[in-house]
Amino acid sequence: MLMKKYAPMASLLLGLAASFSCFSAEPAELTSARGNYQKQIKTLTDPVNARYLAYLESLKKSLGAKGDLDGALAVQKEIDSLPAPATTKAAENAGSDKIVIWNQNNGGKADRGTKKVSVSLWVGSREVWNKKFVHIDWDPTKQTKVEILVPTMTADKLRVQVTETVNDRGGLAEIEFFRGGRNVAAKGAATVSAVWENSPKHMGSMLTDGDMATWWLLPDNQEGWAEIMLAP
Ligand SMILES: [Ca+2]
Repeated sequence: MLMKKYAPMASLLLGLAASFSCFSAEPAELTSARGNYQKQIKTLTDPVNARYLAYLESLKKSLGAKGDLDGALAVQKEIDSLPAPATTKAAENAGSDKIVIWNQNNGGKADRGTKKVSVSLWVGSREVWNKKFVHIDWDPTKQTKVEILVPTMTADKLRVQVTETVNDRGGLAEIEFFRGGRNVAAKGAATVSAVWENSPKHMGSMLTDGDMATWWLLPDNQEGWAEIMLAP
């Protein structure tokens, strides 16, 4: 009898628990709004912090040059106490999507590489976002990369156009696209404009194989592009 009496209440509670569990994950709107909010703060505060840091660095230098080591040390202490705005984990993880492009120097031969790229995102045949002529560091001895922040949006293809090269011989090691912290370009099908001497070692697939020590090469004296399909 007792069970019968409380059965409706129990099933109501069970029902409520079930419906709550559907919403236990954070709403996407909240994640996205927070991401935007943190990005805006970062955009505003980064230049202020950077100017202050630059001033402190020059002050430290001039004090050091005058032989005022205590003064220079005090300034260094101030520098160390500053937050690191460019690398704040929270801001990085706050739903900001990013493209990471890894350069190559032809395995240390240092005769090939990329200086500038234009990137764009596509939904089918429609371009939905782009950023043109982004500088990418190149170093004859080290692996370098560029990170490009991207607003959160739907896209199924990433296109990277190589617009300036080292010695007119371009190429890239890896292209990544981080969406919510996950690389959705990993193992993505890559189509490229051309491959240096059609070498199997330097095909477009080298761009998404997850290995920074394999690279795509463009034919000499040629600009070109790579298109990477993104996982949903
Ligand atoms: Ca690679």
